Amino acid sequence: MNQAALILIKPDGLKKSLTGNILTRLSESKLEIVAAKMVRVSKALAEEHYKHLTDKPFFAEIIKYLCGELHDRRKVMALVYWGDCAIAKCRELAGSTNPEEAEATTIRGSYGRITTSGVYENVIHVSSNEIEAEREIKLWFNPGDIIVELYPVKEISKVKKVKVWG
Ligand code: IDP
Ligand code: MG
Repeated sequence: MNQAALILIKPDGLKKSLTGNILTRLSESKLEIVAAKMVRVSKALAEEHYKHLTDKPFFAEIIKYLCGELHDRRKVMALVYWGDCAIAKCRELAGSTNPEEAEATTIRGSYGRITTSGVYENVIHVSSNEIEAEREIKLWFNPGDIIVELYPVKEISKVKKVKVWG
């Protein structure tokens, strides 16, 4: 069954120059990348992304983490992987949420750590199910950013200023 999964290379992954290594690991899935971009992460975007975790004791720290405040860079790389069982395949390659418990051969097992303040710095985000994947992909991408039509779209007229090359 074809599915889409949102992947974020989190600020620690970028700071540690792991983009290439992570993409190489994910390519073992043989899935197709249908969208990719660098995103500057606002607090509002991070809070919306993790809204189901607001009552967790580590919520404030993971917002700072995703916003790049722990790594001096307010950006993540966002990608959409698409294909058969994309979520399960990507989550398997990512490994367990807790990087100390993740298998050593997984992305989080290889590159993650737990900080002294207790944040699981686990270098990537992977959607956890199809409902979350759809919510997250619609949050991080506009329809035009994705090369296939994953979800129904509608056309509306908008008058707005856009930047063009000067
Ligand atoms: P997931 O990223 O494996 O889906 P979630 O439960 O959605 O795990 O948690 C979101 C993120 O919050 C994790 O990737 C990790 O960075 C952080 N996190 C989750 N649980 C804990 C915890 O118990 N302590 C510290 N950080 C955590
Ligand atoms: Mg999750």
